[in-house]
Amino acid sequence: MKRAFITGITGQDGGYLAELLLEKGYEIYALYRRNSNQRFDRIKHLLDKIHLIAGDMTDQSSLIDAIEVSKPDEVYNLAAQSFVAVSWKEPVFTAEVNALGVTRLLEAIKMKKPDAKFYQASTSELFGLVQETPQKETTSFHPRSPYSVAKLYGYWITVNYRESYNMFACNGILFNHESPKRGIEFVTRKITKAVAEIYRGEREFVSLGNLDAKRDWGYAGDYVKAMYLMLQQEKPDDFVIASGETHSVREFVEKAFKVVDIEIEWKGQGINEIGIDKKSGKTIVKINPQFFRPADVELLLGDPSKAKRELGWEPEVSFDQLVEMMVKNDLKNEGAESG
Ligand code: NAP
Ligand code: F7E
Repeated sequence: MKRAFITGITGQDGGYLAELLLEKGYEIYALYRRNSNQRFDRIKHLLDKIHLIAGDMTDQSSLIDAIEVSKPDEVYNLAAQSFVAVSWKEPVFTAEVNALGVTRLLEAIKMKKPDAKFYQASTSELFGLVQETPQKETTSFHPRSPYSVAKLYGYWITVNYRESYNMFACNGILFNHESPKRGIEFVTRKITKAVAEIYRGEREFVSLGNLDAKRDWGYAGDYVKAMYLMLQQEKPDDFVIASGETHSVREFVEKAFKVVDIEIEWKGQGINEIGIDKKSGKTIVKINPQFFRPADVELLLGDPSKAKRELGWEPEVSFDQLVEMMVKNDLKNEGAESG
């Protein structure tokens, strides 16, 4: 039986990946942070099927112990301070986890299980101020936030351990992927949760920031399959994982309200723009400058052709299906924080 060690098990991707690897017969060990108010909402259905190990990406000895105990064939490093907006408020912590944390984990593997295959959760945020469109594995990076600067270090240290120590280490450069289990601070889930609450009459409007930012959004359940496939190849390599389509936040808002049959009309401009429910005339979207970032990523569009060619990976859930899945889940999820 193959053994996998997953960091970031309590996050969105952690649960989907654990489900996939369990289906494939893996024994799963996973790192979790001990908290005074422990929350395992996303993985409560998996708790009796996986081995949890307490530890932290900022603590070297906990990672060494975790690798020694789990003796993994494959390591998936999903742990991160993953909210870009917060990375300006906590830049040093973000770097500790997203940059140095990767080195700590690679060191632990080098010491205790050097033949383990390693997956690093890299990100389309590395492309930031994009140098070409669509973005592919050879596109130059230009990170635009403390989050992505830290992830750039994580990307290169992964390449470096591959080249220095011949480790089987891969970067998945994943574009945005969402699901009913997405954290409620990310724009997609913030919108779908608000749509459900507005529809039920529990709130009047949702406040957003940059409506014109464009993202290449896919479904998390599809994207974890690519992580697994990368570690099944003969040679370690880096892959862009994306849908190959881009949509603005504005389009996401319109599509999400459409699921509950609300059509939006936009009025005004800039921070004075509002979205109005065409039928009732009520304001349901407002702009709040608080949600603008010091520097934003305006356009992301990935080219997943290498993943298709070499991994045989393709996304199955379309943008429309994703929006509908998330809104419908929030409609039945009264008062819940995560799916
Ligand atoms: P997420 O929902 O925010 O989950 C992050 C996970 O990291 C949580 O389990 C969190 O634990 C854990 N974590 C944070 N700091 C830690 C620390 N110091 N020590 C140990 N664990 C820590 O993120 P996600 O959406 O699943 O994303 C998974 C990974 O892919 C992240 O590395 C993210 O940066 C990257 N990524 C995500 C996307 C995307 O669109 N989702 C795209 C590209 C790359 P707690 O529950 O204790 O906070
Ligand atoms: O923002 C704009 C915001 O926070 C998307 C992480 O998983 O994907 C994610 O990072 C866009 C940005 O995700 C609001 O300015 C407008 O342009 O949902 P987000 P993100 O920053 O793209 C990448 C690939 C990762 O690696 C990250 O870990 O939406 N936006 N209004 C807003 N964003 C938020 N959060 N809230 C708003 O009100």
